[in-house]
Amino acid sequence: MHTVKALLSWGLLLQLSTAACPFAHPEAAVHQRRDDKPAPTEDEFLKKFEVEDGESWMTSDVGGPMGDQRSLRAGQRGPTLLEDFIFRQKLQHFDHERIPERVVHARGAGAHGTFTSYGDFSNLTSASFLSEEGKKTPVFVRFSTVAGSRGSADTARDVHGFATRFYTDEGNFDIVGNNIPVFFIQDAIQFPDLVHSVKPSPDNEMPQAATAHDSAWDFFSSQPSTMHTLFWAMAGFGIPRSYRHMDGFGVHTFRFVTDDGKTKLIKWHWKTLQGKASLVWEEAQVLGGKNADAHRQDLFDAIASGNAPSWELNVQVVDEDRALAFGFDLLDPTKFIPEELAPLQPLGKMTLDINPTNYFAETEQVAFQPGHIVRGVDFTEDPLLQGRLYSYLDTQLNRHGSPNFEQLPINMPRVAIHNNNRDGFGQMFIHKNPIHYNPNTLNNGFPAQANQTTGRGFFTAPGRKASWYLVRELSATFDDHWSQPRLFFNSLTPVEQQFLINAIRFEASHIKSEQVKRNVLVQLNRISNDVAKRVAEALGMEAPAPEDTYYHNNVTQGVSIFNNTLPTIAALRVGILASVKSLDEATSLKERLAKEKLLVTVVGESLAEGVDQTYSSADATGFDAIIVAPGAEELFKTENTSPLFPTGRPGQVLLDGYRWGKPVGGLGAGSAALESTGVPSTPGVYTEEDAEKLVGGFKQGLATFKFTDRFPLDSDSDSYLN
Ligand code: HDE
Repeated sequence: MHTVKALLSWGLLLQLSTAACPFAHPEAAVHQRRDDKPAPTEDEFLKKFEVEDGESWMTSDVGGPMGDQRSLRAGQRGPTLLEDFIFRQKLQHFDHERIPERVVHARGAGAHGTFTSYGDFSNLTSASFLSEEGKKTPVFVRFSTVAGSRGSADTARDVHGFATRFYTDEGNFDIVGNNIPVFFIQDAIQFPDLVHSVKPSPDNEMPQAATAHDSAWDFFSSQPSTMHTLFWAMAGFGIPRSYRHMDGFGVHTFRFVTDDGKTKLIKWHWKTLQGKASLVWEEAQVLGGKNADAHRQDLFDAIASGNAPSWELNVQVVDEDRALAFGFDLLDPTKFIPEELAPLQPLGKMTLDINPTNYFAETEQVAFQPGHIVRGVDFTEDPLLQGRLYSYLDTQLNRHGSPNFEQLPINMPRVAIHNNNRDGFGQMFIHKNPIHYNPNTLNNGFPAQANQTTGRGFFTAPGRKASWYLVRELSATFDDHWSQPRLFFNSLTPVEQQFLINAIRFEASHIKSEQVKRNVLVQLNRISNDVAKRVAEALGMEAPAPEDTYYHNNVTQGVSIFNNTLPTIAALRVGILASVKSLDEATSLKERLAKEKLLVTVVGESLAEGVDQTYSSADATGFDAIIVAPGAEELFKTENTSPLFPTGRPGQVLLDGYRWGKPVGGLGAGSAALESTGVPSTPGVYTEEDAEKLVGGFKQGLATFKFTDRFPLDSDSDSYLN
């Protein structure tokens, strides 16, 4: 600290231009270190780069006013002239609008927010963003799916990315994580193979954003390290209700380092404060077609409606010498630490409350890297993490064409940059220091070298060492691929187990190769003979005999999704099925539900005043709960058809909502619709004369979220095929 202040007072640091040009490095970010003014909020920082077009003349890229709707020709019917720089500039810029989409995680959505530290954690880490209670750090988060391309549907069954950038006052720190705590492979060198097998086939580019095909399951079943992550992805974690309703994990073991060099092993865990919630598979499939943007829409709408989502940052902390103490290797990214073995320690809370202004500038150009770490955090020798440290930098160079991608506004740290890296495509800074090398005497050695004790420099944990024979091998402590998927399976509720099995049945039923199907059963059988049998029966195959090397009955807490009640129902969606002939009660019900922070849609035959959506476009995927308003019951009678919507649509919305486990119900005369549609009176079905009572029921129903007793289980009959 002392040194930094001295540097500032000597005025020897690089001065960067802060003139009105939008690309100037914003004043707020220059010359600030942790003892100076607090870091500017994300909003203020990016505002300096925003371009307003109000009350302006159109100009060329170099500023001259112009019009751009007529090209310059030799005569009104003649050819366009090469000298038309306006035409050339416009077309050329258009031709270059795209950058390569991310090779994985291409589809995503982002938001800005703030992380607030719960306290001073300097006993664990010297990371400055965790150094005092209430300390605020701007963040940007990008959520994503993995396999699909940029235009794919949000609800594809997949692992989901959860990447967080902290713009700390000691530089940018990224947790580039997923919503599942484990990964498919253990060595980064296999990543291209994994991704090739999952991505669409190279001959016909099918299927998009799906693993239900031979090559994916060929790889999974030939590479058993994939089994654990596969189990999580086949359970509800693969089809979350929304980004707001999923946890995030750093996956690898990292290190915390204190100022005096003491280290601990840690795992990052973001816990959603909205509660975990998932879709069911058929619902996710239909939703993918009805609204490919469902997840980005949910995030955007929640923030825009003032219901900013939050997550709590937790760590599991383990002593360095206990890396092998739990019966698996903490360097193995296919393993998670059950919470009973290392409890979650809360560090702070993140709230996402600002939607991006420009998708491309922010969400598309943000360049996360697991290698973006700050003082107080260090890597481990996890071979997957080690490979990622290369891949992310390389991929950003491919996407942005120059190492100066770190100077893009969304990537720019909120602290001054002083080093001898120079020039390159798109250099934004005007470096004034001609002594751009080190060591030097001509600039008194500046910029000076910071380290662990001087200048609060970043440092590698002093206890780390590496020295052994060179091998292309993984440690034998990485060998057990089956015990943890079994632990995960054991810890799910019966209906979640059923969903998982149904998911594997769905996926495996798309496999054409008998050999691959047999290989899948062999791997499943190592985890559980029950799972293998249930999948085999649906595939019309024989299950292998039990192979109980890895069988056990252990369970862990915290992995079930459906076993929880949501702590908040804010920004969940309720559909009121109404009729334009009597909208009064629907309108007052909407007002009442909106007081519960719910996003309410009144559905009617036409967009009459008071109707938000017509039956022609409404369907159950758009709502977390469905209520039939009085007066709408007539629309549910099969004889009542209308050219305004597909025959049977009102009943279909209600029945699908019921079948997909949602709370449904009727107010007053509207309740008759449930009977005529065949919705039985079971938990989560509410019929009331009184609106207040109905709202009370629905509030509970929404917190329950899915009424799982509506889904049949294999165990309900000796053989579910009977
Ligand atoms: Fe990534 N991954 N990954 N990954 N990953 C990328 O980087 C890679 C892995 C994750 O919203 C790419 O900027 C390798 C684990 C997220 O912008 C690329 C390996 C985890 C995102 C890349 C992994 C992740 C990415 C593509 C195995 C969870 C999206 C575009 C060694 C801990 C970030 C890009 C965003 C993106 C490589 C495995 C999470 C190619 C080589 C494990 C959330 O660099």
